[in-house]
Amino acid sequence: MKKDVYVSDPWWKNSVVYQVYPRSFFDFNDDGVGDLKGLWAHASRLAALGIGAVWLSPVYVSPMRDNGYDIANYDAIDPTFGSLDDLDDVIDILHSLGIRLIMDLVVNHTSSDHPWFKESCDPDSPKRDWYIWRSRRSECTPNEGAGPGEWRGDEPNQWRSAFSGPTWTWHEPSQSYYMHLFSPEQPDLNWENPELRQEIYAMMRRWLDRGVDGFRMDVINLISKPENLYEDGPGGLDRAMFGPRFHEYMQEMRREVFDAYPDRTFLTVGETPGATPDQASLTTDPTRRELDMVFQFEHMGLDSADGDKFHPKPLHLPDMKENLARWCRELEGRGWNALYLSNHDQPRPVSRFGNDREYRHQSATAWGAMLHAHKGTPFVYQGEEIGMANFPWESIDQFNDVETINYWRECVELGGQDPTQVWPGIVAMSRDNARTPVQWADLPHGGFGSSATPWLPVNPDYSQVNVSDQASDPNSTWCFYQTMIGLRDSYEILTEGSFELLQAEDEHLWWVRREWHGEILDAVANMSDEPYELALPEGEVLLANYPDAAEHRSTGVLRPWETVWIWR
Ligand code: TEU
Repeated sequence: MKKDVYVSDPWWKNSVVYQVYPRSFFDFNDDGVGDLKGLWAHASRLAALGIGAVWLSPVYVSPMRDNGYDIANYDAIDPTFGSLDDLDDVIDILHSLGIRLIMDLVVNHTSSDHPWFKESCDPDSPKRDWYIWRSRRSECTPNEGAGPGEWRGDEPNQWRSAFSGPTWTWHEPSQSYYMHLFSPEQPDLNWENPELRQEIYAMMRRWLDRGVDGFRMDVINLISKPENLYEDGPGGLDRAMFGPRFHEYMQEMRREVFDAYPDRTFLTVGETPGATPDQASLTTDPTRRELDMVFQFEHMGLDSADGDKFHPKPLHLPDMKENLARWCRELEGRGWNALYLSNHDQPRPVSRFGNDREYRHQSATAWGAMLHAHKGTPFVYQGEEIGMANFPWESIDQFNDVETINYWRECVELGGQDPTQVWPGIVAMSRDNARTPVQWADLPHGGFGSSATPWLPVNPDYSQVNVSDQASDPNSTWCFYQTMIGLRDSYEILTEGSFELLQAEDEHLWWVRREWHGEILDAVANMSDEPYELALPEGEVLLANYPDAAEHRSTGVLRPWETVWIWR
């Protein structure tokens, strides 16, 4: 039934979480980079959108090799973003607006600038074992001339880093390799070391003591490595996923950190590349006391031609429909899912899956409406709520992202591939598509706040696509998201209802049905540029992306990218 206000137990089941990538959110101090004061200054705008929590990407001290996902001090704020006082101000204003703050926890690895790693480079240091060091394979003859990101040939294994090149970097002074699943500047921590784990838990408690309401845990399912790292054959992140002690560590973390605050309800969401519904159920089953929910990645790989994200192919919609449905079905009663299409690592959904030219508003809202109709906690990434699109890149020199730059170097500069063959995948799939500054207004630099040139270029479409214009237009994408998010506070069916996918094989129509105590909510969308004939079910139109949807429904035709939520 419709309620005045429905608050789920726990709170995060019916909240919508908004991700802020701080360097691209708003630049308050006019240096061309977003900052914490920028978040503070726009907190009321987030409250108006109706979100219940903010996930803040890392703001800790970092050399920014991976824009903060390479932490050099877990207890201090990088001056780029401000100070601890600024973070306290953000916590205070968000809490005053009824919004919780989830911090990004990056503890699979640190920055190579972290003092821990510098101490660990000394074989006699008590912190040597805080990282993963291995001797070379003595039976192999190394290529001593190998440069950064190149293979020597005597690495412990042939795993490829997520950011190209080997997962191992040779440390000459100690005649050893150290492991890094990501860049060489992001050495992996050794979670086998109990002293290291206790140090991480103590750090987490210090943030919770400061008022933080939980954590998004970066690649948390990679922290437990296989016992023997010497192996032949190809590999990469996949060889470290859900390792032998992962669940043990998650249950220990729950006991050592979160259970120390029995009167508070936190949100813990694990980023778990490679997760299946079964592994997600093991990780999020409340009786196992590990994490509350996870980010899966299966649906983010459906438009890859061969498993390489930079080899995209058109999405076959039934694949997406079935994947999201399978996750709903298989987590039902066993765990909880984080619902997302967009974040700081993924290209903009309206460009990737929609039509960002002729049907920008309609396709952006159709994808949003169908995602939010599924069972789980929806995550909205900054700019998604106004339909921000991929950037029109012209040169590899415009990119900042380490993954993109390393991939180009591996393929073109080292691999000799034809740049014209590599370029389209870079343009379509680079993480920098999600990292261009938020477009606040039809002002210089899109109102990003700075007269200074922003660290990444602002999409030139900011005059047509910006928060200020859309927040005052009832038919805008921003207002659609505001309405959609608000419905979650009144309609318990969206959080608790059963889930059913109808017409699963249809390549244009997406129809999700939720049921709850005799209520039915139908979320329907024509996910194409062509009209679609369909007699809609009876009921109240709660949400629509065409202003005349209620009248138009009698025609029995869904217009291009038309979506409606109908409740009875
Ligand atoms: O990303 C984890 C991850 O799997 C990435 O390789 C991601 O899938 C890829 O970039 C998609 O193209 C997390 C963070 O979200 C990312 O920003 C960091 O770069 C990475 O971990 C290392 O911390």
